[in-house]
Amino acid sequence: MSKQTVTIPDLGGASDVEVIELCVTNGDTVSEGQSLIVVESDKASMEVPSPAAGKIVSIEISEGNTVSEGDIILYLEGNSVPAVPDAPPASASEEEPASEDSSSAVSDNSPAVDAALVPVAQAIEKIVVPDLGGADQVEVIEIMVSPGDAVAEGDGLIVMESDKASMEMPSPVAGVIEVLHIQSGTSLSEGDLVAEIQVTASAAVPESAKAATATAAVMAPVEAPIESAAAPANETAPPTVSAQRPISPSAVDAKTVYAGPAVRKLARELGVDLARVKGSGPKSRIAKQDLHNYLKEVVKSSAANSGSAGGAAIPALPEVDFSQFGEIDVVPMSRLHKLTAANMHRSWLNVPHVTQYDDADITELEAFRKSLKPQMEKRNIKVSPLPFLLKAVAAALQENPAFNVSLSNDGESIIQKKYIHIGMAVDTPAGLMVPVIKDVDKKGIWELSEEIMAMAEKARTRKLQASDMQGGCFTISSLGGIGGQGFTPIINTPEVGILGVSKLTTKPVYKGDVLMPRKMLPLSLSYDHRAVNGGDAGRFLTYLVTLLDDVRQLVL
Ligand code: CAO
Repeated sequence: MSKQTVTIPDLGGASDVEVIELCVTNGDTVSEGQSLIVVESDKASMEVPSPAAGKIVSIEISEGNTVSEGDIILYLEGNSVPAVPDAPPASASEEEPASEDSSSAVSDNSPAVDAALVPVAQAIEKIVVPDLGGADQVEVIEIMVSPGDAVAEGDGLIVMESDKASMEMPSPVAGVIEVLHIQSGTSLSEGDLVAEIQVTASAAVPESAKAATATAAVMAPVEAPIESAAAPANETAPPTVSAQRPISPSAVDAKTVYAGPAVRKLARELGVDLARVKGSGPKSRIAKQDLHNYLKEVVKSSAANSGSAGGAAIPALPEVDFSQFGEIDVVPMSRLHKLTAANMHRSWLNVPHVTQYDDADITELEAFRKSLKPQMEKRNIKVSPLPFLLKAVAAALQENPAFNVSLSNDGESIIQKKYIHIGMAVDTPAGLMVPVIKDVDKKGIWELSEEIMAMAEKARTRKLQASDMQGGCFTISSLGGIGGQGFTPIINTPEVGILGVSKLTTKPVYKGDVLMPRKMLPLSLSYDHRAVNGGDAGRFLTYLVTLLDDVRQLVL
């Protein structure tokens, strides 16, 4: 057995970064590459992976500590623990070939643009995406500048978000934005052209840009699956803490909000709509304290409302000391759990839910499914009732387009979707995830079954990409394999409908005058009563039940 000291690797120039999460505890057995801690600078959140497999003997840091390169994280004991690999280079560009565009502002290989030699208003600097630490096709979630804007060196240009982290890309030069080559929602990889800046000052690549590049390059960024999991089509729409009243009458458009990744993350965790928060920093940049101040205001105003408005606000739950009743353990909630809780709460508070119930007679469907058994074995594909439900829901969405919508945030319009992507709730040891099966209407039962198996596996092994969890129109939550006679599913906003599926049971059912045993599948359809009226819901569920009663109709 060898004992190894695991230290903070090269942070790409950053130091004194905060430990925001310990992913392991003393005595845990970890595999190589497993996350040990999450640290967060003002530029990015990053995971520090274990350099080797082994057992954790002693953790030397706590959440809230600030750490720098070389600080001891923990001691690891393993049978054949390999040496800690050298920290990756501070900037991947030192090792990698220069990007095609040699004027890249963030590549160390680019010829340095000498400010003294570049006449003002003649030097156009092409700004490209730096090394993203292995990530690619990362989505632009915010554009912080517009053509014509003057920017200083280090000013944020865009915020990108992968399924692992959000990262702000600073301007490597001071100047005026000439052209923006991206839009919100564009997916970017290292070397992609972001903007052209007319340089007004020294155009040499600043240390800050190199540091940002290196920060992204050195470590695996932090995971953030649940934002997508619980709100797959709402990645860019900030959550709202309260639909009751905007605190700031001059609330700005969410796209123009100026805030760093750490603040955005906190806002998501707290369920705060950043567009409602007044920033106290330069250019009204929102700081963490601004968020706290905003929440204090909300709480105060809710308390005031509850006094005057006859209990409109939600009364706080009393704090209970459970230890007075017996032995307890206080177990910290995982981030996934916390974010799921916030998303559920947000949906429950913001959306007027109505749930309608019915049973589908799937006796024939089950007989047909069982008849597929030899083919299932031959193809090595398991076919549960779920792919039939997906197909039937897709057909019901086509028949009742009122369910295939989202409401615009300003409450002024309805977004009618013409594609059919359906989310599927997956129960994983880490918590609830909702991968999305795309274009369900265009796929057959075998293809859907394969995709269900693949997505469920990816969810359970935490391999889902952000794109796997985006774009859902409707969600199916199938608890049938687990049990229960019925439940009220909570809508996965901004979708407006969700189907709960409970356990199939054989019941005595009259078919005409004849009582016979039938396999009945309990369904519960929750819908957003702002978007869907009861008639639409009744038609949707009745049509769905009809299709499931006789799945041959799905091929008509
Ligand atoms: N009634 C009775 N049995 C059912 C059933 C139903 N409605 N639906 C599935 N089953 C059976 C399957 O046929 C399978 O039986 P066999 O093992 O004999 O083949 C068994 O239950 C297990 O099915 P499964 O769960 O592996 O497959 P699935 O396609 O039905 O579901 C998935 C896949 C990923 C949706 C499911 O595994 C899952 O995670 N469900 C939980 C969803 C959830 O947590 N929802 C709550 C969200 S809100 O908190």
